[in-house]
Amino acid sequence: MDKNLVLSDVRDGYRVLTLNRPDRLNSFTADMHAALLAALSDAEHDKACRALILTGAGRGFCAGQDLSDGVFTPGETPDLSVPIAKYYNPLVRKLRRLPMPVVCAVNGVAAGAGANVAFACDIVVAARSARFSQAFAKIGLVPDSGGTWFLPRLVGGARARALILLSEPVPAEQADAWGMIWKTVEDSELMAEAHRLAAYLAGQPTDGLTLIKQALDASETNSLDQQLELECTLQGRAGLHPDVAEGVDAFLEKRAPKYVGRA
Ligand code: T3D
Repeated sequence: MDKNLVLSDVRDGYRVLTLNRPDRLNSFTADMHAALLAALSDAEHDKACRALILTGAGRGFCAGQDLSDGVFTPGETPDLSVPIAKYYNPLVRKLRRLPMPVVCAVNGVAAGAGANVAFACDIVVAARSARFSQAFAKIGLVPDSGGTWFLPRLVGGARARALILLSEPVPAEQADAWGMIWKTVEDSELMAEAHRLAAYLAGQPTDGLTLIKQALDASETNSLDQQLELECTLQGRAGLHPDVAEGVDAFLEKRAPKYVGRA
């Protein structure tokens, strides 16, 4: 496995993972999938890691599948369910189930699976020059990596349908205005903003944030009654964590809390 395909920079409390195939706009190859999954697993098993930043090297974030990586060979009809089941679905599931928040710093174009991997992250910040493109339909493909699930929930059915059917690129500011992402910042400020968010999150009660992620994911399919029950269960678990006692003590003592994070 070529670890250089995804750079991992360990900071105080968080890590920065950088997709690193800039000459191909960080599009996915099988090797890059392996490197990314390994980097995510590494972070997951490090209790000191309490937040992640995912970004791309060079001028693009990620252009989806590398169309020259051998999946598409002239004269052959590939079974694309194989790479989706082997690489993309495990990646999206992994991102959604990580025990720490993931900040996606979209530094440039995010196309195809690249856009949907960004939407799988918890907080998406984009550089003003970035754009998001469901580049599937125009080459005869169906959005994957959760695109047909994320987009209607983020922007509503009407916009999701048009964006997908037209493969229309959405500039970062438009994505921001439509609620597709958390915010847009100037290109020169993107990484500073991502670091600020990650450092803040890394100082928070991480195990509590994990439970919040679970509650929000479950709310996508639960009824209100089911969600109330789940909140009751998760709050019961949250209250047993030493970070809650610390948070309350710190509030009453008018001092900054010092959280354990991942017990
Ligand atoms: O196969 C499976 O496993 C199924 C799974 C599919 C998941 C998917 O993601 S399907 C969608 C695949 N992605 C695309 O269709 C996007 C293709 N790329 C583009 O449409 C454009 O490159 C962009 C809109 C993303 C950016 O355009 P632009 O003008 O800023 O850059 P460019 O000049 O097109 O690209 C720069 C270089 O990166 C260029 O190479 P060159 O000419 O400098 O040697 C270009 O060929 C290369 N590149 C960009 N995207 C890909 C790519 N090479 C391979 N695969 C790519 N996806």
